[in-house]
Amino acid sequence: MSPSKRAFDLVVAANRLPVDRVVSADGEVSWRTSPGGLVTAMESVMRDRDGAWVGWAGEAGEAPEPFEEQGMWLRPVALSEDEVKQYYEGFSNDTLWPIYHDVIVGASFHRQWFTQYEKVNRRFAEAIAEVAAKGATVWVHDYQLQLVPGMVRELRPDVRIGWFDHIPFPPVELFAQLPWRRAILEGLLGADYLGFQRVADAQNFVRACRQLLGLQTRGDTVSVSRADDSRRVRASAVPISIDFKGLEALAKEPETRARAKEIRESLGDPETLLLGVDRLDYTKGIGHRIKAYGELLAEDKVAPPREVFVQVATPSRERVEAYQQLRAEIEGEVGRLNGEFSRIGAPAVQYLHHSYPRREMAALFLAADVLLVTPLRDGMNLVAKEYVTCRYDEGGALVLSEFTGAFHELHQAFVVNPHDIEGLKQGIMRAIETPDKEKRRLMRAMRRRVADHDVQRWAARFLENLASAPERPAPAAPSSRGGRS
Ligand code: GDG
Repeated sequence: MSPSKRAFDLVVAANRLPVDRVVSADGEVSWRTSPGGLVTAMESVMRDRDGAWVGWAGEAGEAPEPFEEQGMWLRPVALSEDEVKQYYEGFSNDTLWPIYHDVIVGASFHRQWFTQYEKVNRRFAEAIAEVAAKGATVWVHDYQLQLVPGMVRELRPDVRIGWFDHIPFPPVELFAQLPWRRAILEGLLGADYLGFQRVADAQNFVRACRQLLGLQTRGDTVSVSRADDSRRVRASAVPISIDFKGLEALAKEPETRARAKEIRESLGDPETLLLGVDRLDYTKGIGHRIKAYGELLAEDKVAPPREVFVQVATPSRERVEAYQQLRAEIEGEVGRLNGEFSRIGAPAVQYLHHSYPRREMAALFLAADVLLVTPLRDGMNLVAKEYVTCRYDEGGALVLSEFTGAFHELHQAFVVNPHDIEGLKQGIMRAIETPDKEKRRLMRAMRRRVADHDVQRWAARFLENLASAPERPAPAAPSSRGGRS
């Protein structure tokens, strides 16, 4: 069988392929698995199945030919420079992202962006239809591909389609602003099963179907009834997680532990090392965190070198204007605090606008006495789960915003409302001052939760829900539905 004719029982589609293109010094091109949680999760479900992954390879222009890598068949989707600007940076990151995150910054609406979004979603759907075996399971990921379920259903009524939303699904009052709201809901309703991070996200979706499309809903299911398509679609919460065993093992390695010790020493062995790790994104509440910390410095409740605050801000979406503005604001504020409160050899805030290898992240988590996770809105926040996973020593304390998905699972965190700067300051101080014995108890409970609900369990639960989604009538033509029951 020629490579282009291969067909797979499991097809995953996400905006990005799970690999990055690496060009060596002598110009040789190879692919390296990208380290994200999604890749780890999918590896475990694809390992024993015949799986393909459809996604963009990360560079504008022609797509590479499909290829096999680490037991997965990768089917690249091409994006032109214009499509990257309009489908990805524009509609996905400057229209949908703000609307789905409480409009923390304003959303931009451009009809041309949506046209490109539709065009690219169709290209993904066609690629999926091309590689899916008869009756295959198709798992579509995230807000960039919301029209794909409906488009795949049109092309391939025989396959079973699931979609997972990594970010929040907004309340209907905000979602309703989107001029393309109907197309998006109808696109999603092409799926058999829709998974969300929180119960509230699933409920927001169901409510939007009722109020904006006038569809009948009952509990977590929406009834789609059209002349040619009559089905029930289930929408429920399956919170994502991380590879607990793999990350814990990395944290335990002598090299990681030695690096954690070295990090503390190079910071002057502070009594308390506070850490923030985020993509530099306005949803993450980095500004609120820095404001609160600045006030604690001004009130002399914290002072370097006794307390040191390290903020890792990973570069993100640097061509989108809101992100350029955010970077300027954060860096201005960090500069102001350091000017006022640093001493020679003892900066008040260590700000790092870099991306680090996984081991370095694990070492930072292991070194930090307090992790500050203060988003204004966040689908889940994997950093919080990674922190507790790395703390095999049961040390450390987690300050956690109630506007994250993680808040609904990690009940033993020091919970804060990041908009309430006084409350945030108190939360930080409680995390510093609570006796170690009590903090160990809290950490132990959080670790148990993540160990029991790891990413492998998440993927298995999603696929079970998809497999047991309500049956649908066989399509009239061209043949009856094959596939899984
Ligand atoms: C979206 C949703 C949801 C960060 N800097 C470095 C690095 N990271 C890793 C972290 C973590 C991941 O990136 C970030 O995940 P988050 O969950 O915190 O946030 P988003 O990127 O916004 O992800 C979010 C997630 O999807 C999954 O569904 O939780 O709510 O917004 O794994 O460790 N990793 C390395 N170097 C870095 O510098 N190696």
